[in-house]
Amino acid sequence: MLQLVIGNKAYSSWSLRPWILLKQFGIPFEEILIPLYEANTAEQIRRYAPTGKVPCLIDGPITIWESIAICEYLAEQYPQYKMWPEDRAHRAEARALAAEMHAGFSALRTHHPMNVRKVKPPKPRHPDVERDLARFTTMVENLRSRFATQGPFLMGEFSILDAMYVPVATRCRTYNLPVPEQTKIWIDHMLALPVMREWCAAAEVETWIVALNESAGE
Ligand SMILES: N[C@@H](CCC(=O)N[C@@H](CS)C(=O)NCC(=O)O)C(=O)O
Repeated sequence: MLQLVIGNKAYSSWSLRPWILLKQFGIPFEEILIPLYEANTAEQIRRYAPTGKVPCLIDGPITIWESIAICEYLAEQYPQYKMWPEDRAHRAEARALAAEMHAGFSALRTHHPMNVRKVKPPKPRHPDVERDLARFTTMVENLRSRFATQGPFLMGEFSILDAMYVPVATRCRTYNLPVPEQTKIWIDHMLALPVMREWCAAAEVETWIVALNESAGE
């Protein structure tokens, strides 16, 4: 059976991406959770991933690290699930947008780390965060206006693109970030998915506290 090594569900946004992809398509896997930012975290993760970072997917003799590479591997292994849009041009666009997330949005990720257990009052935002947020909402509004009739996800059907951006949905809720209407509808839809509720419920009962994630945005 596949094994997915992840970090704390409260905080590990990169772990959430392949986790929700596997769950949403009902692919069975064993979850190995390693608490982040503890004295032996890196050593424990290195038993699986050469980078010492999560997520990491183990498929028998094959080890895959980096969230986007894991998603691509799963798309290739399970072609029946259509993890990318079927249309070639849409698939290229989805890959570009997913890559943009994987490589970018650093201000949003740094200033507003994921913390699915908290909702904080709105606060003035760093100009770089404003830029990231504007890019995100422009993308969502554009996609939803084009794919509205094809389903409630970014490109209609659930795809790797939704998995890559779902941690931004949780950040919008946690930090009360202002978003336009269609973006809000997509966020609410993502956060209401049974698999997201499952992730957040598990995060609620975790006992590990990471001070930086707790105090961010306050
Ligand atoms: N680019 C990597 C990022 C992975 C990453 O930074 N993971 C964090 C947790 S969300 C981690 O393992 N941090 C532990 C550390 O840096 O020691 C990916 O896409 O998988």
